[in-house]
Amino acid sequence: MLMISVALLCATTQMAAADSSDVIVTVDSSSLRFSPSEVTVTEGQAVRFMWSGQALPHNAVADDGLFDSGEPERDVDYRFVFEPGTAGTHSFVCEPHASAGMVGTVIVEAAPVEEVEEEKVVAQDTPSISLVSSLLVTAFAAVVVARYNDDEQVE
Ligand SMILES: [Cu+2]
Repeated sequence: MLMISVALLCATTQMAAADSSDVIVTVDSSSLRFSPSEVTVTEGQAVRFMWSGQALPHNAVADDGLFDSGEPERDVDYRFVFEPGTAGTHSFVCEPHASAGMVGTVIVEAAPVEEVEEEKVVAQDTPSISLVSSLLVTAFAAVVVARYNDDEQVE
């Protein structure tokens, strides 16, 4: 039971440390391929290009110049956030091995548009003000009429 609790605690801690929505791309060193070679993310999400201890140095460079992990390295941990506005298909290559077919694609889907609730136009003040003023006018008129009537009775 204690072992299970410790394992759960470790899992929770790990999840808190890394952004769980990151999409990881690694290198399949046996075939000089990105793994997976095609990933799909939503705007705002990040792709992490991660490999370590590779026999050959690799990088990940977008054909459209959007991202670039830098010089080919045997150890890479490059994280790129696809900000809003980057929606589309971005192909990338490992420069030293592009001709060998070490290419990939990141498909970025547009973030869902958040429904902005339109604020109700504050037009209700106008009728209530006019209602109040017409009530006041009525009350005033009633007072005047009452006084007039009183005066008449006195005379
Ligand atoms: Cu490579």
